[in-house]
Amino acid sequence: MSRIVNVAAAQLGPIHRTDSRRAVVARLLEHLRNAHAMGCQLVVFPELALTTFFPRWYVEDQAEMDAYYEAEMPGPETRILFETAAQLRIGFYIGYAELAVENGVKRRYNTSILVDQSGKIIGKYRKVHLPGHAQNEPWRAFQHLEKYYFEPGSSFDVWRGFDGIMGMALCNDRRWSETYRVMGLQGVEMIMMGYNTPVHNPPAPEHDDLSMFHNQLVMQAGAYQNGTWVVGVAKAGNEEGCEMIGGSCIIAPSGEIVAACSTKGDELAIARCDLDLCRSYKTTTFNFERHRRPEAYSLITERRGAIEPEALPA
Ligand code: CDV
Repeated sequence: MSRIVNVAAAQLGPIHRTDSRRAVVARLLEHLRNAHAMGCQLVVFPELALTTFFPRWYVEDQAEMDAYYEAEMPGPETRILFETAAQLRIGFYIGYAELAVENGVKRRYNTSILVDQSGKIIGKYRKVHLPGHAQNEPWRAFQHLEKYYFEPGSSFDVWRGFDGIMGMALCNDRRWSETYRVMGLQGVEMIMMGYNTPVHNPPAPEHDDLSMFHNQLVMQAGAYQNGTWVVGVAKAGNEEGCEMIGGSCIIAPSGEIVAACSTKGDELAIARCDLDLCRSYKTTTFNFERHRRPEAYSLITERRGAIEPEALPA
């Protein structure tokens, strides 16, 4: 019997600094209800889906900063999402800023969770590849202070749910082949990935025209090379003066995009995802047990940055 999951990539248009959690959650609920009406069992929301992408500003005031984080999940404003999910029997993935207290110390993470169809959290992921910078750089048109606001997570795990093996990652993680492969080595069948990607990349403006191409390139390659579904979901449009790419899409294990959003606003892209499709890639071209050569890959975990060979004498 096939294992089918009807999935909605629930793209969000901009969220502004002044938008209340209640107003944002109302938009998420609208997505949940519409996805349910269209027969979905799983809805995937973007990275930092409850707030504006606040790492574009340097904030020093602790109280102002804390307002962007969730100290509990579900919390008073988000509980309705879990209750509605349980009522509708629809699961969801959502990204948010997490404020944790570990051994009495405040820790901050860029986090996503996976909630099953009974409204229960079955997995939590903390972003590993934090892009940007840690210092205030006020001369930039907008900053990317993820290294200031968050600590990195430390693993790529997978969870059993939705009749399959589910994985999570966040935004910049999608550009790194290790993200997919570590989950591929755990048999992942669907990777959910929320993102906030500005069109303009201040450190390399020459890449701006290629931002959508790169977005698709990395997710399509990751899906194919690991025989897995990938669901990439954007926060899109002009958010506080920063133009964000959209392009939320659902990618099959073949690497083909099977559904995509076409606007820069709140929009659903829906696909009927057959998890059994993964098998034909995982048991042939990408049969890891048969074809991989880990003994040739040791540099991947031993070395972080590239070291070029010594120049040959003239
Ligand atoms: N939120 C992100 O991780 N954004 C990065 C930007 C900074 C390039 C991304 O990889 O899309």
